[in-house]
Amino acid sequence: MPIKDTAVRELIRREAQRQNETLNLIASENYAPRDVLEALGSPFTNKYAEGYPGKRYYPGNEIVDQLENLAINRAKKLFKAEHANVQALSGGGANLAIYLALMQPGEKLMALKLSHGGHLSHGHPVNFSGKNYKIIFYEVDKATGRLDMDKIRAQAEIEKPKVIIAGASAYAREINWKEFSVIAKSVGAYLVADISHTAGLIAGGALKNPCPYADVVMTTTHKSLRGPRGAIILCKKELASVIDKSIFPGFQGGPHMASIAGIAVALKNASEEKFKTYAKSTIINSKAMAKEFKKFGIDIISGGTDTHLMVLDLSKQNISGKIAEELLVAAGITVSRSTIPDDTRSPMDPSGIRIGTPAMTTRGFKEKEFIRTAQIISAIITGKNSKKDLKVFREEITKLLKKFPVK
Ligand code: DSN
Repeated sequence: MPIKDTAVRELIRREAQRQNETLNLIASENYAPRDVLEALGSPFTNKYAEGYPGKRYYPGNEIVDQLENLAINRAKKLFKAEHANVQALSGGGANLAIYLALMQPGEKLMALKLSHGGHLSHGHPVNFSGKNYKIIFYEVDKATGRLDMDKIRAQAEIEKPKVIIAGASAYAREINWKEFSVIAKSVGAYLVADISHTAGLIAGGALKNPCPYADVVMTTTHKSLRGPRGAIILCKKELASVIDKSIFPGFQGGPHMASIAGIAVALKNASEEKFKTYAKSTIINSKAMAKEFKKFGIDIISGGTDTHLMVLDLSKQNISGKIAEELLVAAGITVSRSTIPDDTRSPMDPSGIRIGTPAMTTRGFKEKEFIRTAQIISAIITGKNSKKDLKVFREEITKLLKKFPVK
């Protein structure tokens, strides 16, 4: 049944059209399939279910309990985890709940610096994490753009943090979970893996799973995992109770049961054989783009990618990330501006852009389309573009996107 509110209905129509007519390379975005959207719009949204299956503070939760258990069991099976909590409303909140479970305020958290690819909720001074804990930042190596595990080990030995968090928002290389776990164990720290960006690639078997190594693993559900907005926390059995209590009643109230329904659907989709192909293709496509950018003399932080994303350093091209973002939008392409390690520019107008392949791989783009897209992006960021040039690229992209509609 169409929405009666014509104002909202029109905005939904326009947003769907915008998404369909945009070549989306924002590394953290994807297209949730119809069955996920339907679960999100289901009557589960009406139900209050504070508590956990079998232990709720409201009546009428017989069916909701089955739904939450289904999502929990699917998450445990997919990621081979000992325990799963599917109630976290978002990634930042999930990280807060994890810190509250594992640390006292003022204790030390060791995390990748935001400008080196980390995340706001990994200790940035403006965030709750940076305000409540003593933050020790590790960085990528200046010369290689990669994590240097020897340096991280040495830093951990000196600082002896309570928690080490590994995982990133703008780091293109595969993370060595095993090595992080050895370091964490040797200094008596908990290891938290934030796989929000790569969860779909891990679920599809294209990247290694941190669950055997990390004490706690957190992922959002709407990025490469292709589900609704939300988050899952996976952990070892011994931590199950503190993590659950930290989410509820420690931090949240009633869970969003319709989102949990969407998460359950997404986890089933991600366990299917065709999702393995998706995960593999997302990385193949990303590597193909990186190779093409290099042909145009564009620098990539760390020199390439092992994952779904890459950060282009535009310093040599003498164009800022924000200007690049705007020029690309004019051609019908969305990317996100990004800091580069030790950026001298501000985060609002940094020196790089981050490019990711999960969304367009969902729409069916293959290497051929990604290579052509990389050529167009390169032409735009290395050349002097008139409005007319951008219009020509826009027309080409519009034509291309018609063959790959959002389903
Ligand atoms: N904002 C997300 C990203 O783009 O990586 C992370 O929260």
